[in-house]
Amino acid sequence: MTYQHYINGEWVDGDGTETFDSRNPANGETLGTFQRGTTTDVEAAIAAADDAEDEWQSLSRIDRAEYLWDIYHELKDRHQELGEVVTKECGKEISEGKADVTEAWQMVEWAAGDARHPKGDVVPSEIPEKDAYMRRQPRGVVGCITPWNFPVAIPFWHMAVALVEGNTVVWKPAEQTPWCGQIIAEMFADAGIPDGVFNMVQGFGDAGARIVDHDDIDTVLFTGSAEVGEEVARTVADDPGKLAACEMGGKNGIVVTEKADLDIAVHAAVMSSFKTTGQRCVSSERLIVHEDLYDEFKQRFVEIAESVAVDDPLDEETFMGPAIEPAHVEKIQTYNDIAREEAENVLVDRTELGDDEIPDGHEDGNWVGPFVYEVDYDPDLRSITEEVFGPHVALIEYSGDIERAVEIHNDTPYGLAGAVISEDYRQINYYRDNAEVGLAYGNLPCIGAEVQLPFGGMKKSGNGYPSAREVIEAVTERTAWTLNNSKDIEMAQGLSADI
Ligand code: UN1
Repeated sequence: MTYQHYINGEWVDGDGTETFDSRNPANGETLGTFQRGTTTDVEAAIAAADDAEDEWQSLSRIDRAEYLWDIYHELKDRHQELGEVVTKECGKEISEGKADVTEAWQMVEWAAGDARHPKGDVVPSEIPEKDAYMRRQPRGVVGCITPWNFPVAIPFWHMAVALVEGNTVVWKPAEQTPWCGQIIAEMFADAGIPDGVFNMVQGFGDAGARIVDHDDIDTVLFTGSAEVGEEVARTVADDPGKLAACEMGGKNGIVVTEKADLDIAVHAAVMSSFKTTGQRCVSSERLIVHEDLYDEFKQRFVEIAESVAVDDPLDEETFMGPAIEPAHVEKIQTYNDIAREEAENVLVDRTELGDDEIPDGHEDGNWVGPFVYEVDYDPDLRSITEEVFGPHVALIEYSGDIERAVEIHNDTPYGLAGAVISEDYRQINYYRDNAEVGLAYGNLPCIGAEVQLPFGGMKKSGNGYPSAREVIEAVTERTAWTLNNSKDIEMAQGLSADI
């Protein structure tokens, strides 16, 4: 059987004949065969979303949110089962697969719960008998392009608030995780969301590109690679009426100062570098450690990196699962090779796992283990400036004060996430005020954001926030509404209306 697209309230065959498979990254098993959407399928979905706008916007925010509450319960009731689906399709260890589903329902809860909150501002007017307001209106049709690494949570980051606010959506799931896409579309269908309000087209970059450049798309929400995100932002910039919020990668750093609690430092660094096999846009690939505790930190970090279990992700004991696909393993290996050239020392090299490390029956998985190296700091090194998106991490020793550490921390083209580990409030405050990242943590890993905070980056990490609470800015228009309650016309800035 071949899975279809969901357009205008129906499961439909697409225009094309090509199909693609979803594969389990841990063993190569085929999980399902999906129709590959064409630009014509995307156009049909956009037309349906455009037609559905008026009826959807005639409902109150609270009634729109009711559909999402159904999905919230479904996500919770099926937590274990859906966590396993995530793990099978994107290879994340099961605790992370389940956390992906948890994050999805938290986002839905945030958006649907927010439906009863006022969504504008009452603003004071300069003139006593005038009322002034900022009102929010939906932008229209929102196009959503989501990545494979959070295949359940990130679609809800994009869509939950957009729908409650009264937009209709056209969504393309990542081509690596179409099964998660299928299940989410089934949830919307089962919730009885009105025809055309939610549409899903499975497919690749050509389908995504049509979402981005189509005239009837009002906002594009994109989470994914820096290369594609830049292309999205460039295309949308050609159309002044359109808006894009993009969140891309990072080359995230953790600063460990001479005042750090070493247990917290090691724990935070291990979690940030190796959880989800380093395949988070917020994973850390640079550990910037003060010379006073460098040797001890290094010894403890290396010991763990040597021994963490890279194993079957469905096994609760597994620390790290496989990489998403063979091409991604090759990319990680290429960067490991670059680092071998550039590093002072390679400290851990589990690039190729031994036969005894690969779990039985998983020989066709995309296995790659931790790679840890130390460099003499040089901002021109590719290994410490380009994003790898894998368990590849550099140790950088610094001497001097927090100012120097933060200078190194900020010295990349990206600005997504980072952390400082220190017991000294002056150092922490300095980091907080000067770190050029959208997500900054103190005495914590730089992964694990909460949905009620903004999630997005500076510099090449993105423009806007296609996620969590801040998505409202991208999916609503703001109008300034001013009402005169007197019989005279009095204007702002002391202007006279005398003719
Ligand atoms: C990502 O890094 O691709 O902050 C998303 C976290 C998760 C989301 C990560 N809540 O780690």
